[in-house]
Amino acid sequence: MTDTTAQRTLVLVKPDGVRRNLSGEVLRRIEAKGYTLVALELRTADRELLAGHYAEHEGKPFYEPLVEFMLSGPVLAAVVEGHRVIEGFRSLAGTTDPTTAAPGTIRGDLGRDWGLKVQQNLVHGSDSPESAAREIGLWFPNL
Ligand code: RTP
Ligand code: MG
Repeated sequence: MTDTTAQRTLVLVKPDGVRRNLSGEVLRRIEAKGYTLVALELRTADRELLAGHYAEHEGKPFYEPLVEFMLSGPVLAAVVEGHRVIEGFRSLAGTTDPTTAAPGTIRGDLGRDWGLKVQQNLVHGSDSPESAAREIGLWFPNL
């Protein structure tokens, strides 16, 4: 099968997912769904990158704990391609709170609340074409 348009999204396996050895499981689900991996990098973020990535959340109560969590270990960053991949990956990921995310989703099957200050919910996916373009530019400036 070939896509008629090549939408892209930025996916992150967050530090909790990498620590729990779930990177392969996340990539497996993306590939099994039929999406294509375009770029992949395991790296530890820095504050500047995260300030850009999470600019929309600055000032919210969970912002600082979120940044500290995202700095706590390596992240697997991926650019994923396919028709309607932005909404498709967010559907694979499930809703933000892993306790109530639907079974069958990444967060619903593999995540839970650990009673911490921030939702450690395994993955990130861009939420719009504008966010995707901005986030891909931040994480993969040479793409
Ligand atoms: P993401 O951006 O990571 O794909 O997740 P999302 O769209 O479902 O959630 P968003 O509202 O964009 O929030 C970004 C991330 O911040 C953490 N968060 N914690 N009340 C809380 O404890 C809280 N609210 C948000 C989560 O890690 C969320 O994914
Ligand atoms: Mg979001």
